[in-house]
Amino acid sequence: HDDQGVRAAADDTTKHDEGIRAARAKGDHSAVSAGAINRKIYSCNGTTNLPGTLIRAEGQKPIGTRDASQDPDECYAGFGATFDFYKNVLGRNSINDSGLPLIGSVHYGKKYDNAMWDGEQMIFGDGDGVIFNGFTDELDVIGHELTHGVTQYTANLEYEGESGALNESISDCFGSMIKQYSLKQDSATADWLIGDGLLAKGINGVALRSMKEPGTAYDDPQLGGQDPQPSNYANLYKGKSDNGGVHINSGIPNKAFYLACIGLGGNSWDRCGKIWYQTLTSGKLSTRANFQAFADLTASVAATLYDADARQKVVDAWAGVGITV
Ligand code: ASN
Ligand code: ZN
Repeated sequence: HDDQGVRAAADDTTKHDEGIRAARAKGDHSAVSAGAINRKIYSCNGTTNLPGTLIRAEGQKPIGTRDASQDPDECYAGFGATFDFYKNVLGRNSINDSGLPLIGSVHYGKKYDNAMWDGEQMIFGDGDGVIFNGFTDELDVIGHELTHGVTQYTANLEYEGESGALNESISDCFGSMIKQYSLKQDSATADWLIGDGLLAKGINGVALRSMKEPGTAYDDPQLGGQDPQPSNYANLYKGKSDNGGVHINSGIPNKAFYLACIGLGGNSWDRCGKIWYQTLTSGKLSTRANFQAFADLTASVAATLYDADARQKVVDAWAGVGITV
């Protein structure tokens, strides 16, 4: 079903998104004072002109009924929760670690079925209401997209094949952690779903992806059939769609992260999140790193940051998805 339904639509969207990236003029998103958050929320008002009209700047009160939806305020809040996580848990000052302003444009296009980081800012579609609801109320989705920015400024993993699936997985890992941190849920309590609440009523599924049980998030013809994510390296998708399966094969490192979080115990962000973050920002990953290289590095980082027991928990997690460190 790779060429059907949402998968084909997603490929079209990716081409469209690349067009946006290429066409987009460089904005004046210069850094502000160290450590302070600086959000700017725009509305495209149903057009594709970026960034659109500024509707809420940092420190301004909620716009409430001035917009027909809660989207701008949800975007503002989601950016805040994401910034706080990176600052308080990981000591990172925004996406580039130098206070990069967080720019978001809501109401992008008409019934646009995606949310994305375009290299400089976040873009939110309204969803078509048939397959997807709007994206601004999903903190894991906002965390996912902003983390694409963090990856861009650090390991800069190429968005293709295994390095692309690692790029996707890192966005899911941090997106999920940001949600868990804001809900104060430990690893055993968290649902480990990405985009629960995103699927419109009438779609047979619980979320876009499950990190705990990849391949089980949905089964619906409108989404191209069953969730195609593998949970073991033996079942790696080797086709060409989706940039060589970046949103498909991410299930493998996603599950490894989940298993490592459970093995290490407590909150995902206490130890496992710091191991994955140190791996991402170490400067030791190639932009074309494969799963093996990433796994090897997480194990050695676990030993350095913690101890041999932590390392073993990480090694066991990778073994659980068919990767031997
Ligand atoms: N929502 C998609 C993602 O973050 C958009 C994209 O960039 N392909 O993976
Ligand atoms: Zn992504």
